[in-house]
Amino acid sequence: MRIDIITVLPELLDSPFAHSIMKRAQEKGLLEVRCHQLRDFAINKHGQIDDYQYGGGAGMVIMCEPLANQIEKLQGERTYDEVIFLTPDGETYNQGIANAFSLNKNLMLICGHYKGIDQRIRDKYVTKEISIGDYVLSGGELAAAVLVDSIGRLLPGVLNDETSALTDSFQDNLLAPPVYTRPADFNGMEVPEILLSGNFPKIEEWRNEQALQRTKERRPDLLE
Ligand code: 6GU
Repeated sequence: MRIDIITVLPELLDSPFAHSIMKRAQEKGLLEVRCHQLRDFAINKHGQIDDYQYGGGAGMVIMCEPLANQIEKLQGERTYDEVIFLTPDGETYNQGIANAFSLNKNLMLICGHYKGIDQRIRDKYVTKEISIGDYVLSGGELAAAVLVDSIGRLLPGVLNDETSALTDSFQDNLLAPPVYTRPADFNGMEVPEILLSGNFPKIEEWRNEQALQRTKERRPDLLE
């Protein structure tokens, strides 16, 4: 999969994909992430890409021209399955959306800033609008990093058996059960005996019970 990200702050995205699973996914050639500096398409030599909003009000709006030119340049190079705008007024992101996005070949992500982007760009180019939750971020970059990570780890071959996405919280609408490692006794706090029993069918049963109990207590909405 290839993911192109349009941003005024590409530096914010230097680190999130440079480590661990996202690093390995790129080294294996399973994922390619490219960030594009929107200011390269500024309307003048001052690097202007935003302007005051019509009708008045605080906050700058990213202009049509730089975005349209950047988007069309990329669209001239390949066909995008989705053009995704990261915005607090978008559809709330979840594992199901991540699963669906992971089946695509080329994704374009657009990060907003300030008061957002001109509505005409959303009307003409954007195919999906996504929010990562009900709180406000300063820009779409951290949300873009969340999408890339959650999608990237679902690509076939990225995870091995040990890190398999199939055992993740949410993949089956259940939260993950508690996990333990050595020592078996930490200052008098003991690991549940069943996990030391070697009885793997029983252990599996216990984990399923714990996952269900945790989900009932913490996220009953997931069971509806
Ligand atoms: Cl995608 N962008 C911004 N700026 N804030 C957010 C968000 C996105 N999702 C939640 N809050």
